[in-house]
Amino acid sequence: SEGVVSEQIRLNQIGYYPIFIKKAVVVGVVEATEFELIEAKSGKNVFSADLSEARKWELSGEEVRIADFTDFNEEGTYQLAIAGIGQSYPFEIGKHILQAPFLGSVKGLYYQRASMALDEKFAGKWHRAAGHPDDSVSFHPSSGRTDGFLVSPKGWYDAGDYGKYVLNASFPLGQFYTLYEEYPEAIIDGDLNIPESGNGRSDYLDELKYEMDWVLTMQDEDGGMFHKLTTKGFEGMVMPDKAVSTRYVIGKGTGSTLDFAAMAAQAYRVFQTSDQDYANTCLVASRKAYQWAKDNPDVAFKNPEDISTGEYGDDDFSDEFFWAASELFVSTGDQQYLDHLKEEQLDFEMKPGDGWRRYMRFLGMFSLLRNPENVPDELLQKIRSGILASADDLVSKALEQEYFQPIDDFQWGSNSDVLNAAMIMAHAYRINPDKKYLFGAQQAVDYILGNNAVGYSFLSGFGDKTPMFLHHRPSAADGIEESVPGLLSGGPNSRLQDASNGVVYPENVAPMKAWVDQEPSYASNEICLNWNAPLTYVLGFLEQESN
Ligand code: G3I
Ligand code: 9MR
Repeated sequence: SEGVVSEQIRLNQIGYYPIFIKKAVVVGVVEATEFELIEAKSGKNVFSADLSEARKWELSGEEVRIADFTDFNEEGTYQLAIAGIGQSYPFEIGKHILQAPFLGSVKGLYYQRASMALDEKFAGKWHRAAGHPDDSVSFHPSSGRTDGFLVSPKGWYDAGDYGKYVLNASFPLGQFYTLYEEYPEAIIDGDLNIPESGNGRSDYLDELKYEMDWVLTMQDEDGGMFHKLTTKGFEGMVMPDKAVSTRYVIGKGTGSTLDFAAMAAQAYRVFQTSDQDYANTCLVASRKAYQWAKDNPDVAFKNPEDISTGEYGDDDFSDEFFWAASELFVSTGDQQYLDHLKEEQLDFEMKPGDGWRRYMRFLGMFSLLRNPENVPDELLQKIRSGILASADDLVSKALEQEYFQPIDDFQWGSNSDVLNAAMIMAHAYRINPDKKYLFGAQQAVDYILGNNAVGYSFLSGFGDKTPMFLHHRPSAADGIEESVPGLLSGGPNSRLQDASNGVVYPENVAPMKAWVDQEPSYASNEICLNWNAPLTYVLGFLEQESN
């Protein structure tokens, strides 16, 4: 209805399933003690209740009140209204309301495709020319190869840059495969409107295969994985077909090789019914990679002197070993992999910043839980109780914070930390269907879709107020006002590593507010594959489990 939209009211801008916890956050000065829920069309009051007492918080630096309308569960489109300050953006209460952002978060990957044009039929106004054929890529000396070229087309661009990184292709693919293994019907053929739609196989698998095809090309003859395929430095903010600097196959190391081994063993299971040959290719590649890592257990990648693109450097491979051995054990039943799992790798504490460095051990645990048949009971019990305890901690931490977010340290890609925590809650729910885990994951999604200290829905194109100036080269260069849709902004980052890149942050900005919708802000407003991946997982999980 007419009336001013108030930025003081924060909530999930998409909406809530009828069964969900429904809590909006009201910030700043409010005279009223009550709120009401009104029907968006008619303005008719359907519910009212008291606001909670005001409370001041440190992470956001805000004074907040909670408007709790959990008890209201009639389907419709509503706004929250508060006398003296205005109304919220309209949102829905209804079943399947997360389906659109869920599909959108996967369609976002299609927009990241290298080596092919995006046709208007599939890409709408974001159609564009092909870039980066990558069909004869030179080897950088750090790859260990001195002559010849690598044929390495396809794949998704990693982020706002046009690099392709094996480590950060494998980790998100593992998260995407996890959803498929748990909910294979979540996306079916035709759901995504991509070029492969109508071929009889799930659009989800078709989209994931576009990335998988590329990663497979990055395996050296001896089984080791090259680390990345990028230019020497980051290029300007131009469209793919204008970003034509020479690209190289760079480095080779244990981290990339183990992450690949793990997710390729998953791929073997995932592609088995639709393409047996492809599945077998993945398993052979996985075993070879794992063997290389066993023989070369300590090769940490560091950017060579002449290279300044993303490093994805890590020098502790115990999480990667755990993930790879778990997946290979599940796929093959081969005892040697089980013997490689080590007690000390069972660390259940999720710390912000774990991400692509450390989170993968959870993916291994999730796979063992899903495929318990040959797993020794003692190990299973440890994993079950560890995941439950970890989820309990995250849920109670979230309940104690202003936006019900499960983290209290905001680093580069903090939105992925929120969602990786939700992925643990989701798996706790699969072990023990206590609603507190489901609602914990839901409130993490509320945070991502608008119930947060900056009042944005962080998923481009989904919500009333979404990022318009992502650090994303196509979005910056395509001349179209709206960002490419379906891409998740990194989120608040209290370290402000991009402050010298022309980014303007508010003075003395609170950790949870350290996010700006500005194009140069790669430390807060870039997008990245491993941030979209847990969002896809959690949205898919909620959509499957909440109806
Ligand atoms: O974990 C430590 C924390 O303990 C410490 O307090 C803090 C102090 O600044 O640093 C934390 O580490 C940070 C880490 O992100 C957290 O995950 C590093 O400083 C920070 O430099 C690091 O940023 C990484 C960034 O690349 C720069 O290397 C991001 O994790 C990573 O996601 C990002 O990835 C880039 C690729 O390199 C290139 N493509 C885009 C992609 C997304 O921005
Ligand atoms: O665009 C780059 C982004 O993908 C990286 O995450 C980020 C940090 O490594 O760097 C961005 O590139 C910037 C570079 O580091 C410094 N000069 C400006 C570049 C574009 O903003």
